[in-house]
Amino acid sequence: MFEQIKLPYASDALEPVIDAATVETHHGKHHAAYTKTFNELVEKAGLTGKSAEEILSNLDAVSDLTLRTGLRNQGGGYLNHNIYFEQLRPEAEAKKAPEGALLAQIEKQFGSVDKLKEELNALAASQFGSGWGWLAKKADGTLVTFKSANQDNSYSLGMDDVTPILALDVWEHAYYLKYRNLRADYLKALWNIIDWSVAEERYK
Ligand code: MN3
Repeated sequence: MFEQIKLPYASDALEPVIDAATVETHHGKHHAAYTKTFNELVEKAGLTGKSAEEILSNLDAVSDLTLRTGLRNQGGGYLNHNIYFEQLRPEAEAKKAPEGALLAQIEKQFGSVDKLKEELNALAASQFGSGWGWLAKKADGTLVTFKSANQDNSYSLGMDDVTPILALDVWEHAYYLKYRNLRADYLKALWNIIDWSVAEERYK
C-alpha cells in the first residue's frame, strides 16, 4: 500500500512562497487522488509488493495499454509529489545551499549553485504544458538536469540508474492560485523553501 508523505510542516508554513490553499489542494486533493488511484491500479495489475520505482521502470511488462498508461500517470503522480513535498521546508528552516560532495559536484559541472538554479529554472519554465523539471544523479555520481511531461520521471522515461535529487512541479495546480500565469516567478521563489539537506541526503 503506497502512502503519500505526511507533510512535515503546516499547510500555511510555506507562505509567502506557496499559499496554504495551494498546499491543501495540491497535497490534500491532487496528491491524495494520485495515491488512491495508483493503489487501485497496482492491485488490478497484480503488482502488489513492488516499489513504485520498480513498477515505473518496468511498464512494458504490463500488456494492457490502458492499465499501463494509468500506472504511468498515477504512479508518477504518487512518487513525484512525495519527492516534491519532502524537499520543501518553511523559509526559516530550509537549508539554503548545498555543502560537501553535492556542492563540489554542482560546482564542477555547472560552475556554481546559482548557475544550476538558472539552468533548472529555464528548463522547467520551458516545459510545454504540465510537467516537471529535475535535478538527478547518475550511478557514477554525475548530475543531470532534464524536464518531463505530465507525471513522467526518470523511471518511466527509462533513464536507467538515474535517481531524482530535486523535483520542480510546473503543473498549473502547483502555482496558479498565487502566481497565475507567472511560472518563472514561482520557480524563482521556490528556491527559498527548497531544503538542500534533503537533496544532500538523496545525493549520498
Ligand atoms: Mn503537482
